[in-house]
Amino acid sequence: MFVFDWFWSVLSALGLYQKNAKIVFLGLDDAGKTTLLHMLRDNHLSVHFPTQKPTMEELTIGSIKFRAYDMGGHLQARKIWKEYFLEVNAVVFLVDTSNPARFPECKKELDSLLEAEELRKVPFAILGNKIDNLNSVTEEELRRALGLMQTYNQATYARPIEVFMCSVVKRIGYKEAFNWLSQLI
Ligand SMILES: Nc1nc2c(ncn2[C@@H]2O[C@H](COP(=O)(O)OP(=O)(O)OP(=O)(O)O)[C@@H](O)[C@H]2O)c(=O)[nH]1
Ligand SMILES: [Mg+2]
Repeated sequence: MFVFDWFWSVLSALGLYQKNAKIVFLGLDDAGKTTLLHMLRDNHLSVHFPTQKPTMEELTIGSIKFRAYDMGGHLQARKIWKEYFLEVNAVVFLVDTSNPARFPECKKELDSLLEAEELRKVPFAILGNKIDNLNSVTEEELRRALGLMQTYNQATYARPIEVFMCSVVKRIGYKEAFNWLSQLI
């Protein structure tokens, strides 16, 4: 195992073994997409205006080079999400767990993504963000609100989908999501 890990890390350091992946960051406005992207890129917290136009950042996580597209989440911006679905390898869908009033709107958007033909086989990492907020819901409540109780049972889903509770601000929970995705890409 040691030799194996060493082998791949040497290859990836040399740039000989590197997978490329296109991922899109989706979710309602204010969910934390841009904050996450910048945390992954710079490892520090920054403040952002709501995203108007999609932006792309190249990130290397493990042996995978990600082209990460950060999309705006407000109603108008959601209309162009589908223009970015071509050849996408993974979806990272963020939800603000401290704003249950918006769960129905969130579920509606998620359901329509899950039904999109272009995303039929694409893995979804659902990030329940902002768990540092006192009023954030539990994983169980989030799963119930979004209709994601069954994700452990792969057989019922045509695609891998998993929920990760996280706080981008506190730097917890999202690394697990990228590790999980990396194994599927
Ligand atoms: N408490 C808390 N706040 C967070 C966390 N992550 C992001 N935020 C805050 O949530 C707000 C919205 O963050 P953005 O990253 O701009 O959200 P977005 O999803 O990019 O929003 P749009 O670009 O409008 O789609 C900001 O005030 C962030 O500081 C978190 O883990 N905890
Ligand atoms: Mg944004």
